[in-house]
Parts: sequence; C-alpha cells; structure tokens
Amino acid sequence: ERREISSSGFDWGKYLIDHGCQACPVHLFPHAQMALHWAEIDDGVKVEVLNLDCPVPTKVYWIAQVTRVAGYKALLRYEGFGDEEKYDFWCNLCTHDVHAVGWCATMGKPLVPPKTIQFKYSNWKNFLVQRLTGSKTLPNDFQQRVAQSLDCPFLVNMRLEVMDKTQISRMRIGIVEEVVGGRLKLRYEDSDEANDDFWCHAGSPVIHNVGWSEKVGHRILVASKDYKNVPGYKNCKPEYFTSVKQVKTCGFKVGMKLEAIDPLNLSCICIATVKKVLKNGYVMIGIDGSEAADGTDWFCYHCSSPSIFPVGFCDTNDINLALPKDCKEPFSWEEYLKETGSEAAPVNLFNREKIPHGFVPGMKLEAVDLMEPRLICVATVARVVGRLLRIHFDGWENDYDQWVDSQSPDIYPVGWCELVGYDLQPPANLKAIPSSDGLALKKKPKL
Ligand code: MLZ
Repeated sequence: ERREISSSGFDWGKYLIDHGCQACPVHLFPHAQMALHWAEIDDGVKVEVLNLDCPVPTKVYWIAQVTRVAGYKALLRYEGFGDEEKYDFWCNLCTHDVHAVGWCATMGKPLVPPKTIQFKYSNWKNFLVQRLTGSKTLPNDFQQRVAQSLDCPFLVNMRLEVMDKTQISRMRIGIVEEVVGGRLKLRYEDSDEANDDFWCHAGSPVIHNVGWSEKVGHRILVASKDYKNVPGYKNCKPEYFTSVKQVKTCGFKVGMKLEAIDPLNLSCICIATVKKVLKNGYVMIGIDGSEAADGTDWFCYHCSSPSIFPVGFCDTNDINLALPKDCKEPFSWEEYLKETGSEAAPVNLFNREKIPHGFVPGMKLEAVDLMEPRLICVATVARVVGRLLRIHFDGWENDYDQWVDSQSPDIYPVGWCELVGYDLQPPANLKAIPSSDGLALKKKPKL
C-alpha cells in the first residue's frame, strides 16, 4: 500500500535540532541550484527579511543574522535580540523574501524593528550602523542568481530516449511532461496508460537524445521506423545530456566478472557479468543469479560509471557482497572465477578517479527513492566509501537504503524540495514530538 504524506508540516529545522543533526552543505551537490555560490553563505551573514513581529498591515523588513545554515535553509535572528535565541526562525534563503543588506534602501522599503524589542534602543539607526559595519551580506544579485539557477534546457513536449522502467534492458521514447528544478517527469510515448510516468533528473544516466540507442547499439522499443522525428515535437539536443568520458573501445569483454550496484535493488552490491559490449564505452551488465533468461534485466552502464567495481571491492571496503541464491559460503572470488571459468575484469578498466567531497555519515539530505523515483524523501548519509555513499531513508528499514555516487543528481540539499516546489516525503516514523507551543507535530503514519 502506498503512503502519501504531504510535506506540508514537515519542519526540517525542528527535525535537525531535535535529532542533533547536520545537513549536507549545498556546495557538495554539483547539480544543485546555487551550489557554486553557497560556500560564502555562512554564520554571521546578514540579510534583510520580512519582519513578522510588526503590527502594521503592510510588508516591512528588518535585518537578521544567519546563526546556522542547513542546506538552503538558515536559522535567522533579528538584529537587536542579542543572545536571545527564543525568537530565532528558520527560513529558506532561496524562496523567502530574503535580500542583501541595502535592498530596502534601494527599493524604498522601510526597515522597522520587531515590536518585542522596540523599546530597547531609541536610536535604531545608530545601532544598525554599528552592527552592520564590516559584516557580510548576500551578493546583490542573489535573487537573480537563484532564478537563473532554475533554468533548464529541457522543455515540456520535448522527446528523448529513456530507460524502460518495466524492462530496464531497453530504451523507449519519452516525452517531457513537466520540469521541476531540473527533474523531468517523462511519459512513455507509446504508452496510453494514464499516470504511466517516470521521473528522473536531467543529468541522469538513464536518458539520452533520440538516436542514441541506434548509435551505441542499445535496444530500443519504437512504434515505427520514423521514430526519430515526430511532427509537432522537438527532440532534446544531445548537448542537454550529461556527457560521459569519450572512449572508443573500453576493454570490457563479454563474460568478465565484476561487482556492481544492483539496478533493481540499490541497497546491494552484487556479483555481475559483462553480457554485451556496446559502442562508445557502454556495456550491458547482468547480476549473477538474478538474470532473467532473456536478458531483460541487463542494465546499461558506461565503463566510467562509478556504480561498477572491480572484483574484491566489497571485501576491501568491508561491504557485504550480495551473493546469488545458491552460492557457496564463505564466498571466495578465486573459487567463483574458477568454477564459472571466467576472468575478473581488470582493475584498470574501471573509473578510479578520486572525487573529493565533504559528505560525512550522519548528515541529512533529500534523496530520490530510485525504486519509485517520483518520491523525494528525508534521508541520511549512512556510510561513505570513497566517492560512494550509502543513503538511508529516515524511518524506513535498511533494505530501502541505496548506494549512490556522491555526484549523483538524485540527491539534494535540505530545503531543495521547498526551493523547487516539490513534495518532500517526511520520515516514515515521524513521531508526534510536542513543539514549543504544545501542539503535536504529526501523527505517526500507519505502517
Ligand atoms: N511502495 C513502497 C513505498 C516505499 C517508499 C519508501 N521510500 C523510502 C512501500 O511502501 O514499500
């Protein structure tokens, strides 16, 4: 049974504080909006923000200081409150009425101190001048930068090739139905079922330009020979898609063994076999033991993919290698290779690039449930193994965990859903924690 829990009411700020957790900083996500501009956004930055403690009916503003940053969100304190943290409030810097200091003066908007502390100073102007001298603020064009960072070349009704979610070994033609923050809601062109959609990020490795399958020798389901052009529809241009390292021949040979993230169970790294070598460095990989006889569950990985690993990777990194059902235990690669008469794919064929990143276990983020990619959920970095992350979905069993690359476009900073206007799935077990005003936050959903 599906549980739909609306994000309205999920309070990241309170959740982080109640659980004593940090959020992954925005600049760790290369595909995230504002990633390049976020390193400067730090404690002590001052902003102009709506004054919510003011009896006048018009919008007035006041200066506040960032006291903590969590993803796109910041805990703010109005100037004049000193060390008093009682009135601190969380605010998404990208979506709220937040501006650089000086914006009100430029726009002719009044700066009015909060009513609670109005009595504290008679000369507020002097106070502000003192407080603001030498302080940092947002860049002047902060709001424009946010707007620009939401630009995306993919437009509604454009066509592309997308992995068939019902048979991952082949592609189908997809049509962009919606674009949200760089994520695409795709509809299979040949499908007449309503709601038969597939969500993925514009930078996902499972989408390509129309014509890609034919070029690399991948299987594609098409309705007619003239599938490449449909009157009235534009195709997404090749340059819209994430580029992979250009390789002519990749060195992988049919039958070679390796370890790979199971595309149908991302909590497992499994024994896998190269089943087919396509062009331009793409290979079809089958998971040993779970292969459909007809190869319908083979999965296409580029040879530079960070989701395939040389034999021994799990052992070296103390990860449980998932074994085929009838596999002898304890498992030995040496014996397995002998028994199956196969060779291990040489280590130098894999992408061994070290990707420095700042993800640390325990950090919180928003992550796509790739088994149901419509869902973006409250999640935690559970493990870090080089560039690889194990993502845990808060409140869900560990079986739902997913191994993803640290540069995966399917993980986002705290506050991302709010920024792009998408529903965030709160933790499954969110208990009713009495909030400061005595109201229960949320009922525990039925399991
Ligand atoms: N249909 C699934 C949804 C699980 C969503 C979990 N997301 C982390 C189930 O209820 O098992």
